[in-house]
Formats: sequence, structure tokens, C-alpha cells
Amino acid sequence: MKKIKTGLVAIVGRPNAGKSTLLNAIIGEKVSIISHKPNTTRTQIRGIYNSVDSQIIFIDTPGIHNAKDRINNLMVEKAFEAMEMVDIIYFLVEPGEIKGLEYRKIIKLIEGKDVKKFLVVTKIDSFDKETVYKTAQSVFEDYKFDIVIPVSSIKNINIDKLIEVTKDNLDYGERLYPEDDIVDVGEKFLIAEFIREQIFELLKDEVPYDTFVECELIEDRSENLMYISAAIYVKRDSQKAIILGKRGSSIKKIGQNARLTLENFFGVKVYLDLFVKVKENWEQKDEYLKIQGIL
Ligand SMILES: Nc1nc2c(ncn2[C@@H]2O[C@H](COP(=O)(O)OP(=O)(O)O)[C@@H](O)[C@H]2O)c(=O)[nH]1
Ligand SMILES: [Mg+2]
Repeated sequence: MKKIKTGLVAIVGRPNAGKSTLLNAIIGEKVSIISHKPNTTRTQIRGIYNSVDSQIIFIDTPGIHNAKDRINNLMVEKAFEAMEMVDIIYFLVEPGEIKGLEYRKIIKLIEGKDVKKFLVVTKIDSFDKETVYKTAQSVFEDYKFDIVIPVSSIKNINIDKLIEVTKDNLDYGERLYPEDDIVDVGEKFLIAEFIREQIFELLKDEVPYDTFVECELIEDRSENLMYISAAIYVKRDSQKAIILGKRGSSIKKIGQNARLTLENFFGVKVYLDLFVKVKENWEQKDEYLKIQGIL
């Protein structure tokens, strides 16, 4: 059998640093949801990169931030857990990012880990070279990373290079997943995430944070048509009204957008049925956190 490079990489960094977007750029498909709001990713998402000479498992994590409530605490724990078992840590920093408490926390955490560490400066398409360089230099002063690499996930700059350098830093091993797998989460989880992404995209304030989605049913209605039903959970009646929108306009938009993402991903037509359910204090109940992979 041909020898291949294998390993695990954790992608860490502050909320909004560009972690999920980088994972998608590496995998070449949307496997992790993205939004301009911080803390969209709630649990570890594993994307699997496959090539003839490698299989690398990338773990996208919730951003490390100062958690105040239970759900946020669990999210931060997931990010820490991810760092425990990997071969390489990518620390993502946005150019010009302020070195806050979270930044210090991550630096401190990675200092103690006996793994390779890459400093990945993100979003270089929208910053000038000077800012990118200064950011890299200033972070490097705090910690001597093994590799420093500036990238743009959106403009696909240096992504191939990042993968190459990653391979160089991994050992030979065996494939853990079939070669055509790109994620290690189930379809239902992924579908729920794609719907949740639209809620984060389209709704304001605290509603997205008080929401979770459970995909209840998937049925292949024909070779080219997939039926999906999913429930959107909120905490209060007033939030249900917001999700629905005037004469159902809001939920319709969420459904339309999510359907496009789903059709793109699965390559078939999708019929998507969405419901809204009110479940007060769902974040206190383990069964609801388990559905979301947080517990
Ligand atoms: N211009 C630019 N924006 C990016 C890039 N990568 C991510 N973003 C944006 O940064 C925001 C946060 O990205 P996301 O991947 O969700 O960050 P995460 O919280 O670290 O997972 C989103 O609005 C992305 O579109 C990039 O390479 N270039
Ligand atoms: Mg994310």
C-alpha cells in the first residue's frame, strides 16, 4: 500500500478570525457554517482533506472567548479539547487584531503543547501588506511559531501552500476515513447547521444565539429529490414571531437560502419543511445540547 501523510490539525483563534472559512477553503466545500457574527460555530466540526498522498483531519473549533454562560463555557471547552489530541495547531489571527485577554489565553495554552504550531494570518485580501506583516511580526514576538503563513481563504491565496507545509510536518500513517468522506458529522447535523447559518445571517440581536435547529427527517423522494424536515427551537413566543416574520416572510427566506446551500451540497433538489418550536431554557437541558453536539 502506498504510504500517505496523515494527522490532525486544530484550527483555533478568536471568534471571527476566519476559522470556518479557512476549513471550507481547505476542504474545497462548505462543511462549516460561516457568518459575520461571532460565535456561530458551537462545537468541533471535523473536515477531512483527502489527496493521493495524504489524509488530514482539520478540526474547526468555536472561537476562544470569555464565556459567561453555560453554553459559551461548553463551546470554549470544545476548543480546548481539540487542542489536546492534534499534531498541529493553527493559530489564526486577523491583521490588526487587538491582543486582548483571549489572545493571551490562547498563546498561553499553546505554549505548553508539544506539537507544531503555525501562525496563520487570515483575510490578507482585505488588508495592506504592511498591516499583515506587522501583525505577523508582533505575534511572533510573543511566541516563536514553527511556521508563519499569511492566507486568504476567500481569494484562495496560499491555501495550497499551507496544505503542503502541513503535510511536510506530518508523519506517515493510514487513512482513518474513506477517501471520499469530507466530514465526520452526520447528515442531520450538517443540515441543521446549514439552516442555523441562515438564522445567523438573517436575524439580528440575540435571537440567533437563543436558537438551535434539529433536523427531524430526511427522505429520498426520488433519485433527484430529497425531503427534509427540521425544527427551529427558540426560547420564547416573541422569538417565534421573529423567526416567522410578517406573514411568514422571515422563515420563508431562511428556508429558501438554506435550501440553496443544501442543494449545492447534496447535488439534488431539496424540499425543505421548517417548523418553529418554543422550548424555554433549552440550554439548561442536556438532551438539547446533545442534539447540537455541544455535550
Ligand atoms: N475578506 C475576507 N474575509 C474573510 C476571510 N475569511 C473569513 N472572512 C470573513 O470573516 C468573517 C468570519 O469568518 P468565520 O470563518 O465565520 O470566522 P470564525 O468565527 O473564526 O469561524 C466572515 O464574515 C467571513 O466572510 C478572508 O479570507 N477574506
Ligand atoms: Mg466558526
